[in-house]
Parts: sequence; structure tokens; C-alpha cells
Amino acid sequence: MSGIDMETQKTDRPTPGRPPKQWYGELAGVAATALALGLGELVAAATGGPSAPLVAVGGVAVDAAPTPVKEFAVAVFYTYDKLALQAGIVLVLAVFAAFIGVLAMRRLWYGLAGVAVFGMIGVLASATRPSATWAYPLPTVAGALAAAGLLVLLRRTLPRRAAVSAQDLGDDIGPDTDVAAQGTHAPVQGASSPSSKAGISVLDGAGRPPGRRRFLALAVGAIGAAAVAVPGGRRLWAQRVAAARAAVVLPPPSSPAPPLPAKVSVGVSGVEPFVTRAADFYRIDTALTVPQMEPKDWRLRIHGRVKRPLTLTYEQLLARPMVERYITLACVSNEVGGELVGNARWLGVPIKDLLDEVEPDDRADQVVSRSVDGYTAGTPTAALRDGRDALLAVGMNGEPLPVEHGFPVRMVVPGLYGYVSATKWLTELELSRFSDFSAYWVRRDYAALAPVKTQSRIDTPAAGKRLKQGQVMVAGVAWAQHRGVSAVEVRVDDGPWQQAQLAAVPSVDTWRQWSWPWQATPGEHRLQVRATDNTGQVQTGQVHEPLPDGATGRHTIKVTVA
Ligand SMILES: Nc1nc2c(c(=O)[nH]1)N[C@H]1C(S)=C(S)[C@@H](COP(=O)(O)O)O[C@H]1N2
Ligand SMILES: [Mo]
Repeated sequence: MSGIDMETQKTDRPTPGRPPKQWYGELAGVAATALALGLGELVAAATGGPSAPLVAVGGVAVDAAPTPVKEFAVAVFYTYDKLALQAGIVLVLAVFAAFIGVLAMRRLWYGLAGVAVFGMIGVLASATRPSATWAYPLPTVAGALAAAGLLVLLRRTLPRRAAVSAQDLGDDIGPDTDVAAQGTHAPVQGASSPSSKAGISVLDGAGRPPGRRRFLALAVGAIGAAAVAVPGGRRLWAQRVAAARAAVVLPPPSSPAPPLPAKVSVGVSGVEPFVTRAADFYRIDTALTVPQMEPKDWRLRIHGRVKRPLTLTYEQLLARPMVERYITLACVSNEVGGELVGNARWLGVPIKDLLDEVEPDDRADQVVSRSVDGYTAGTPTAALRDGRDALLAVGMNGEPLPVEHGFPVRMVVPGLYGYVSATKWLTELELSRFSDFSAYWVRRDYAALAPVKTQSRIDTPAAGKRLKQGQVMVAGVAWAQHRGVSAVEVRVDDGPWQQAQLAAVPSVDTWRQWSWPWQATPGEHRLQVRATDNTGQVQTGQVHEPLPDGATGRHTIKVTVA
């Protein structure tokens, strides 16, 4: 804002010789850009979510940002780096849009050239996205055409002061004496109304310029339409992905999960069920909006330090022999006693087979998995090839993966925390080295290697509960994925450790229910649990926070017995 505007605002008196600042140009530019982006999202509901100009340009920006910039963003914004990036894009966009609008109101062709530049950026970005089809530029092209059209319309409607309005509005050749242009050197013709102020409301009452209302209606209308079109377009696309998911027919596993022993449940109410329903399964990810990918657009590229790079389609993946396993997933951020852990029946392709096919070089000690939204995880190559059931999962509890849990394809690796192994919306496996690449959370100070720590949890009685004296069933779950739980012990106050009953398990890769009958005596009591894994290691009582490689300590609750 120029000094003149400031002065005008402060004194509420127009400066003689200068037209007061008006925002028609800026408003026109922002409205046209909003319309373009909104229409882009709507068209992208047909051509594919990632083809929307805002999404495509954002994706390119993330990919192209040099490492120091990314590192700076991580240091300053931590996990909000993507939000900061989007805010940054919108801000830059708004400034550029305003500039184009101002140009367009003065010389239509300059503005249209600006729109064309904008459009080219969008077309290039969308056409080069990994999932791009021939239709990917369409949302941007449609948006740019609409923006150009709106600018022409607004230019025609542009309100002018009496003296200016006599001129031919379509004249873009001569020097425009244009009220929308701030601080021009154009000689001022006609008089500003004494009541004029900074902003749009110039020439009130009888002096109001013709077209002002129409201009505002058009501009505000376009912004309003965009505000509806952006979420509307995304919603339509999500509905398409949901339909595609519903149409997936999962193949039967060539190696089915073993039938669950009847005794996987201790039969105590209040204990988390052995199999977690998908709707109840914890969800952790950095995605601002859940990535919505159609299986037909899905590709998995296996590359990097390999002899034979490989690209797979969803169809090709489904055609491979599938295994089905119960595997318990845990988040490194889970506090002792927390609920960021769940157990499901996963259907998928063994990662080991695929790695054997691409022939990694011997020094490739890390497999970097990448999701469609750019998230990365680094998994030890050895863990993926040592024979455990590391899967490219397509099914969860007998259904295609829920979208929030990684549809169409995710990784599941028994024994490792999710952040180093369980990449959702997977699109890439790159054979790499730990010394060459640090994955998303490792750059944020989490450990590069993160086997799940042995843990146990009391599910019932609930902490703080008031109980009646007599027998109380204490029960819960314990986990030490891929090692297995061999014992669970409970103690009351600081008494002796007592052996709990263990439920059956289908393998060492799942959690295990336990129960222990307690003869509760009146008073306040502290209940504590600990597990032992199959290597004989007893869960430590040493208290540690989740950062950098998982919380330790014993779940302890207080209850009152009447
Ligand atoms: N694409 C992507 N995959 C991801 C994450 C993520 O942020 N983005 N988070 C990981 C973490 S930290 C965990 S604990 C698991 C959680 O999987 P869930 O949400 O299906 O429970 O997903 C992993 N996979
Ligand atoms: Mo996690």
C-alpha cells in the first residue's frame, strides 16, 4: 500500500491530484485465479484427483524443493511443513493473481498472458505427475480458460470514473487512465468524490460508477463458486475412489492365515478384541487430506540399487501368490498403556519375493518406501528378506484396505514400528543405504532402526475404577511382535509378581491376551503389568518417552476397592 493510501485513510480526505487506491484489479485477479482452481478441482473429479492444478503444483514443489529448503522447513515447522508449504503456495498464488488482475484491468492482453503463464505451469506440473494420463492437463486448461473469460468480463464491467468511462472500454492499445491502477502517472481527470476512501467504495451515492455492482457480483460470485467447487470436486473424486475400492475383488490367498485358535480370547469383557475392526484401528499419518488413489492409477516402482528395476500395476500385483497373516501393528508414539496398536488379518504379496526378483546390490542395506504424498520410511533390507511375513498388503480383515489405512497398497512388516515399515498409499520401493538417505521421521530425530519393544497393557479394570471386594478379573494385551510373548505377570502394590494366564496366538507376530484373577481387598491399590518375550527378555521398568525409538516402562493403574 502506498503512502498516499495511508494518508487517505488517516485523514479521510482524498489527496488532490491522485485517485484514491481501489482494489478492482487485485480483486479481479484473485477471483479469476480462485475460479480457475475451483473449476480445476471439479474437472479433476473426472480426470483424476492428482491432476487438479493446486494438487499437481504442490506435488512438484515438494519434489523439487532442494534438500536444505526441506530441512529448514522440517526444523521450523516439524510435521506442519506440508501445511506451511500449502499456505506458502496459496500466498504466492494470491500475490501473483493480484498482479495479473491489475495488469488485466490496465491492459487486458498482459493479464491474459499472465493467465497463460499460470496455465503453462499447471499443465507442465500435472502432465509430469507420476500417475499422469493424457487427461491430466485438462483441469488446468479448463481453469485457465475460465479465468481468462472472467478477466475479459470483469474488464468490460470495470467501473470507471465519469471522465474515463467516456473512453472505449475495449481499448487496450492506448495508455489506459485506469482507476484500478494504483499510483499511475496518468493525469487525473474528473473529480474524486469528497466521500471517497481507500478501498472499493469510491464515488458513493449518485457518483457511484456504473458497473461497480456487477463487477463486485461477478468477482465475489466467482470466489464463492470456487469455495464450493474445491471441496465439492474433492468429494466427487473421493466417491469415485470409494466406488473403485468397492469393485475390487481380492484373490483368495495361496497361503491362508491359520484358523484362529478358539482361545485367542481370554473371554473377559473390557479387553480389546484379538482382531481390531478396521473402523476401530488407530490411524497415524502426516497426510493433510487422505490420499485418494484409484487402483488403475496405482504403480509400484522398485528401483535404486537393483539389477532389474521393476514396475507393477495393481492388476499385476493381485495376480501374484498372496499370503494372509494376522499381524499386530504398533506406533512408536504409543505411550505406555496407550492405544496406538492394533491387530488385523492382512492379505498381501511377500516383499521378499519381489526383492529377490530385482536383485538388490549387497550394499543396499535400506529399502526406502515412498507414498503417493511423498512420505518416506526406511526399512532394513535384511528385515524384509529374513523370511518374516513382510507384506505389500492389499486386504485388511477380508476387505480391500480402507482408504485411511493405505488403499490401494501398503506395507506391513511384523516386528517393526509403523514409521519404519508400514508405508500407506505406497508407490515406490527404492533400494538405498542408511548412510545415503534419512526417511521422514528419521529427519525429525527418530531412530533409523526401530524394532517394536516388548509392552503390555491393562485393559480391565479401567484406571481409577471403584470395585467391590472379592474376585476381580484383571486382563489386557501384551505384544513383542516377531519375538512373541512367553509370559505376563501382574503385581498389586509392590507385592510379588504373579503369573497371568495367556491366551493362544496364531503366531509370534500378534499381540496376546492375558488375564489374572485378583482377590481384591478394600483400599486403594496399584496394579502393574510386565511381559516377557520368547527370547527371555523381561519388559523393562525403566521409564522412557516415545522419542527416539519407542516408550518403555510398565503400565500401572490405580483402583479403589470398597
Ligand atoms: N503414507 C504414510 N504412511 C504411513 C504413515 C504416514 O504418515 N504416511 N505413518 C506411519 C506410522 S507412524 C504408523 S504407526 C502407521 C499407522 O498405520 P495405520 O494408520 O493404518 O494404523 O502407518 C505408517 N505409514
Ligand atoms: Mo507411528
